[in-house]
Amino acid sequence: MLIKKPADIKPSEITPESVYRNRREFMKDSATMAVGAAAFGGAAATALAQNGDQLKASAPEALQRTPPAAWWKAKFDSVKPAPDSEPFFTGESLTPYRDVTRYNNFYEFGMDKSDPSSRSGEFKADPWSVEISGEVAKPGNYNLEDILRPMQLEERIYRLRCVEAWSMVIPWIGFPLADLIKQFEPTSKAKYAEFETLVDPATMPGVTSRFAIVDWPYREGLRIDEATHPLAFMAVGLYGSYLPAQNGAPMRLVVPWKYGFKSIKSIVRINFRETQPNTTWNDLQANEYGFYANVNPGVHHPRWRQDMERRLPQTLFSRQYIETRLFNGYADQVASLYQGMDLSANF
Ligand SMILES: Nc1nc2c(c(=O)[nH]1)N[C@H]1C(S)=C(S)[C@@H](COP(=O)(O)O)O[C@H]1N2
Ligand SMILES: [Mo]
Repeated sequence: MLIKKPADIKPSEITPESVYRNRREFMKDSATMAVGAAAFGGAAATALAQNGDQLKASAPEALQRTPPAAWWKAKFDSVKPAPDSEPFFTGESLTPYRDVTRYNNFYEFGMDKSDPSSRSGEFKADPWSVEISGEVAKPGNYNLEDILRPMQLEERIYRLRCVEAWSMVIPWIGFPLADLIKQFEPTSKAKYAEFETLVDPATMPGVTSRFAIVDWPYREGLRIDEATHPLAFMAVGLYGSYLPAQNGAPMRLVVPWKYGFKSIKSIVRINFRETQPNTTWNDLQANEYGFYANVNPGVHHPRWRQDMERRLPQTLFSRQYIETRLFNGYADQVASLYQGMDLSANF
C-alpha cells in the first residue's frame, strides 16, 4: 500500500474526494491486512496509524466532525469496501462531496437546494431512537446504537436520480434494509413498510415555514419485497464518514432504482402494515408522483421529461446530460419485482 505522509501532500491535492479515495484504499488494505496482522504486527499497526493521521490531517470539515459517540466511531472503523463491480459500484465518476452535501432536497429545512446545508446547524442526530410498530413480533423503541450493533457496515456506490431530472453518484455507507427488517421479525401480515421522518420545529425551520407544502411528518413506503430486496439500503454515512444533517442524519433510506423522494431521511419510525401506506408526494399530487416511483424513461412526469437527466456536478459553462435508464440502471436486479405490472399505470 502506498501511503503519503501529510507533508508530501500538496494542499491542491487535498479534496474530500482524495480523502475519500485514501480512506477507501485504507479500508480495502485493512481488510486484507487483518489476515496478515499477526505476522506483520508492528509494521501493520504503524501503517494504519499513519494512514489515520493522514485522514485527520486532510479531512474536510464535515469529515472531521466528532463522531456522535465512541461506539459510532468503532462501527465506522470496520466498514467493508464496495466491490469494484455492478451493482454496488457504477464505474462512473463520483459526484464531488461539495455537490452531494450542498445541493439537497430536505424540505424540513426549507425548499431551496442550499437550505438543508445552510439551515441545519441546530439539528441533533444523537441521541436517536426509532419506533418499530405494527405487524412485527418485536415492536418497540430502539436506540440507534442497538439498531447498529449487529450490522456490518458496508460501502455502496449508487446512482441517485431525482424526479426533477438531475442525478448524482454517491458513495454511501450503511447496511441492507433487509438485515434491519429481519431483526424485528415481521409477521405474515407485513405486506408494506412505512417510514417517517423526525419533525422538530426547534431545529427544522422548514416545518414551521408558512410556505411549507408538506403535511409533516414526511412519509414514505415500500412493498415488503422491495424493502427486503438486496439493493434497498439504509445509509448512515457517505464519503467514508457520518451522514451530514442535510443528507438525512443519522439514518436514511437509499432505494437506488426509484426516484429520490422515496429515499426518506432522518427516520424515526418504521411501521409494518397489511395495506399500502400513504406517502408524502403521492398525497400532495397523485397525478405527478406515484407510490412506486420507479425510475422510468418511458413514463414522463407532467412537468419534467424523464428520458434524460442532468448529472451533477455542473458548472455555469458545462451541463452534462445523459440518458436515463429503466430502473436507474438496476433493471437486471429489480425488474422481476414488477413482472406483470403495468408500469405506466403503476408509476
Ligand atoms: N424527510 C425527507 N426526506 C427526503 C426529502 C425531503 O424533503 N424530506 N427529499 C427527497 C428527495 S426529493 C430527494 S431527491 C432525496 C435527496 O437526497 P440527498 O439530498 O441526500 O441527495 O432525498 C429525499 N428524502
Ligand atoms: Mo427528488
